[in-house]
Amino acid sequence: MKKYFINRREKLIATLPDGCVALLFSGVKKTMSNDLFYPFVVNKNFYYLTGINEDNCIYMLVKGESIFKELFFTEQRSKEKEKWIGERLKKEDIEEISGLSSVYSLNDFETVLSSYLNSNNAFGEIDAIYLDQDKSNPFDSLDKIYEKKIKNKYPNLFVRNIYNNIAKLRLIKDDFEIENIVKAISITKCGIYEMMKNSKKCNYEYEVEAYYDFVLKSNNTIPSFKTICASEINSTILHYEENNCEIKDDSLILCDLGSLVNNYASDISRTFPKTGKFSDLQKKLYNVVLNTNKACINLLKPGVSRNEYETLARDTLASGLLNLGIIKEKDEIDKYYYHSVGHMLGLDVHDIGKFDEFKEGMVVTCEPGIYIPELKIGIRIEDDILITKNGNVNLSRDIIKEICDIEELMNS
Ligand SMILES: [Mn+2]
Repeated sequence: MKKYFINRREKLIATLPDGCVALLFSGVKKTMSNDLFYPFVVNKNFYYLTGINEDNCIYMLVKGESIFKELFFTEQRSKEKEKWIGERLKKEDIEEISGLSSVYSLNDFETVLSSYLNSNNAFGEIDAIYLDQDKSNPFDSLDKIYEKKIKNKYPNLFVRNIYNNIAKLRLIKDDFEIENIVKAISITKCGIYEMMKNSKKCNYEYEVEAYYDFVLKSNNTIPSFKTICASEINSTILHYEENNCEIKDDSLILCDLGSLVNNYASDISRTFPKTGKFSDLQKKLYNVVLNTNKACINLLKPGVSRNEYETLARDTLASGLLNLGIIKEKDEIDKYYYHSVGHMLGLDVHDIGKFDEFKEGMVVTCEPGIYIPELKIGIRIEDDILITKNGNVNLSRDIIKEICDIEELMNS
């Protein structure tokens, strides 16, 4: 496994100029209330480069002319603390996972950092320091603290942002990442099937959701984002997540959900009738979305622009609704479809990285939908697609989405 992390760091190092230091922080546990903490969520850029999932760690890179050194700092292990919260990773574990062999105590971090910044050593003059500064990242508080300290102590040093260098790398997935996403999708599939098989006997949205949670817990994982399990009017709210309403018998259930494997997310949507039988109107609308989903997947390959992808989704949905007489003019589609058709998927559900056209190795969602409050109907069908050399692979192709297959599964 460590070869992947080593490879990613090599690629990152190649993007940096000589004479710099880069620092990435794993993050700290956030207080929820009093002595309770939120579950720890690692800074994804830090994880991407190291594979380490622990709080209070720092990855440090020093780059000179044709020479570089990587160091890792972790909290000193304490027998007393470990009685309460369990063991931290040992030096050997860190090396085994990440391939990083220079592991130091966090207490030594500032001294070691100064030794590279102050003296003229083998790395030559260091004139810039890179921090991972993502505006939306809750973990950048540590970076902010160090930015201040460093600016005070070394006023001549440039402080730069390494975020975009890493974001660019994260756009293209390696085999390990794809393997994890595929595993996350297969757990999600089992969860969705349990929801489909049991929705008939459920009265509330959260009861249907519970069948999903059971499968995830049984697979030792958690949702990759707050599960959406919405019926009737709720399904027309894009990020409805209360899941606490009673489900009418003739309602569709829109679920949008995922799971996490090694921090990699799946993100799938399926829509099915509570009682296992689509009405005629539901069928017609469902097929508009399904046809759009298929047409958009068909389009995906290297070189296709994001714009073409979005336009095809909007146009196909519009012509479907025009045919059904739900809208009279093409532009009216904006009333019933108002999100983009896909986003990158990876360590973040809405994965980072800017792009204009698709390239081999990207993983993107395909999730057209229509939301018609007047009819109390919302339908979204979402798959996770890997862009390959000549086309794409639908990584979630095994999760049924044809009306006949859904009805058969729900009534078997
Ligand atoms: Mn999505």
